[in-house]
Amino acid sequence: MQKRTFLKTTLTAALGAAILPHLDLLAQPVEFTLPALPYGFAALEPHIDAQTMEIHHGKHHKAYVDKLNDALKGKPEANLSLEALQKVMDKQPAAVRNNGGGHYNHNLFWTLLTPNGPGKPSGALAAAIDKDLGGLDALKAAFEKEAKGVFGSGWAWLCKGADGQLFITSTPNQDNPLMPLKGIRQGTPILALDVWEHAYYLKYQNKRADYISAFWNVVNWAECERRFAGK
Ligand code: MN3
Repeated sequence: MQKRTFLKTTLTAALGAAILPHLDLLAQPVEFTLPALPYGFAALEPHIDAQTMEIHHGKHHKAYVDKLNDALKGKPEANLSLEALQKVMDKQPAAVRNNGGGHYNHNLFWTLLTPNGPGKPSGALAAAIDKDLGGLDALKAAFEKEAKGVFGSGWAWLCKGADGQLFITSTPNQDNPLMPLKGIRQGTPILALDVWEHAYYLKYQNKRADYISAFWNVVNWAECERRFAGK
């Protein structure tokens, strides 16, 4: 008999059915897991190569998940959702911030890429891009400038602020705009680009700008629109 089943059976027998609603107290936190990619490793070729995708997902992202689970072992934060965890990062040690950010950022990043590009934004998101950023070409120019300007490792972001306005920003390392940290402009991520060297070096080497240009061919604008609508 499994330990939990034994406890549940014993407790139920001893205390009666009245305790049943409280038995979830015995539940162990569910560990974070590496999500499957929503497309094949080679699906984003030639813009992002298969070997990069395989290593990025299977080694880098997996390491963030494993180290996050280790760092949260026995802590109440292990019960939080991945998004809720980002919002308490001001109170976490470096191992949780780095690996929790790494897991959230990559989870998000895979969904923001698609083999069905290049597309473009439509609907309410397209209207907001026109109103807040001066159109798609201006968005791309500002986003590319931000992505190229990250010194060392980090991420570029298109976000929706609390006021509903779009803005472009960047974060160092595995930080993200959900984290209530000094120096980070807070917002809901709509689009994200990983500019760590591990995201592009095999194909693009030192040419980060070429990787950033190629990125527009695989952006999943439908997912950006869904996020912008708050769904
Ligand atoms: Mn990465």
